[in-house]
Amino acid sequence: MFSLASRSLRLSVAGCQASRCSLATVISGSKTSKLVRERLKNDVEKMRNQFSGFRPGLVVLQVGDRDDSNLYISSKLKAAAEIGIEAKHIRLPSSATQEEVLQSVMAVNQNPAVHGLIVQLPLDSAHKMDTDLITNTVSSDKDVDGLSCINAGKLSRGDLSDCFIPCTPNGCMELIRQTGVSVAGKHAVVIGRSKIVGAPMRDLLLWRHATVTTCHSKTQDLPEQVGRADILVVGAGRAEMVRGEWLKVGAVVIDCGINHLPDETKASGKRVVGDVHYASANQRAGFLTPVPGGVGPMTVAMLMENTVQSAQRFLLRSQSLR
Ligand code: NAP
Ligand code: L37
Repeated sequence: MFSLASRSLRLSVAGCQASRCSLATVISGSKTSKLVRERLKNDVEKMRNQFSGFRPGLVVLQVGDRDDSNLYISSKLKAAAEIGIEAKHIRLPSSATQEEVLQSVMAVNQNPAVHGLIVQLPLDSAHKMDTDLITNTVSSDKDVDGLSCINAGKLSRGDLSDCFIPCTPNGCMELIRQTGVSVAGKHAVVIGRSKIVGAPMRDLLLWRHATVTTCHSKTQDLPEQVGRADILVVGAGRAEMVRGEWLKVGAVVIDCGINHLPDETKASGKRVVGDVHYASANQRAGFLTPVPGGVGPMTVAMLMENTVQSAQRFLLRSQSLR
């Protein structure tokens, strides 16, 4: 008797209701990104057959030599090669001046064989750099990171059809779609308001008709806000900050965070964790993305998608000029 009562107490504390006492359904970004990459490979092959050897072109411009950027760029180059995208990595030294970075961007803007250009952030520079000036110098029709004011402005107004959507939030939307949970009318909470994650995520959820709350470092009572979310997207850069106990039972939880914690059991001496405390969230969420293997691989896949889309738009423009 006692043990049954204590079990039911423990379960109710963990947030389980009579109808649902299982763990969250894991939404795999690794699997979903593989499907996207296979679809894109087919699309590129069709383009190549139809337009005599044509390939989409992508440039990844890096300033300096950050270990994390090196890792992400190598994933992007590998994905591009598999799909048939002609990708080039331009690495400028951290001693490069802002003028040199801008010159590089403008040279790529002029190159008709390149359909997508990203400047991998954050810049690892010895000089003070105006990052917004650099991302705004990328031609808006090659801005496959969607970070220029033109693309960000279109997204914020809901003109989604002819803009480039930033890769990480676009990947999050794809993962939400995978759950089968409809966004319209739901209460969505986004933690973070950066140009690359939080702000475009808020815009996407809003224009898919969610009611959106955006939280940031000055938000009061974050657990209370999180508890109202049917859909929660976290991009705060704070290891395991969101606790499972904060969540609404059954919520869709998308974790963008990539953080490193010391771990002596690993050869590298560290392990990767998200911004959500996975074990406790797993007890309460309906759907949950893992880290690694969640949003990260989707970011790479969405960059490929934007590059292929840009190349398709380029071909359409060239045909209409004929
Ligand atoms: P960021 O530019 O540092 O922005 C972090 C945001 O979180 C800011 O808006 C900040 O608020 C807010 N924030 C920080 N601490 C908070 C707290 N205690 N409570 C509530 N809000 C808080 O970072 P980011 O570039 O957006 O990246 C966010 C995370 O996503 C990082 O872990 C990053 O590594 C990861 N990321 C992952 C991918 C991927 O592909 N998986 C891609 C990009 C980034 P303020 O605006 O008030 O400062
Ligand atoms: N498009 N993406 C674009 N532009 C930028 O300027 N910074 C930035 C950006 N971010 C980015 O590339 N992020 C990113 C993060 C994680 C991965 C890929 C890209 C990724 O593949 N992560 C793996 C492995 C994580 C790890 O071991 O550190 C994952 O499974 O999450």
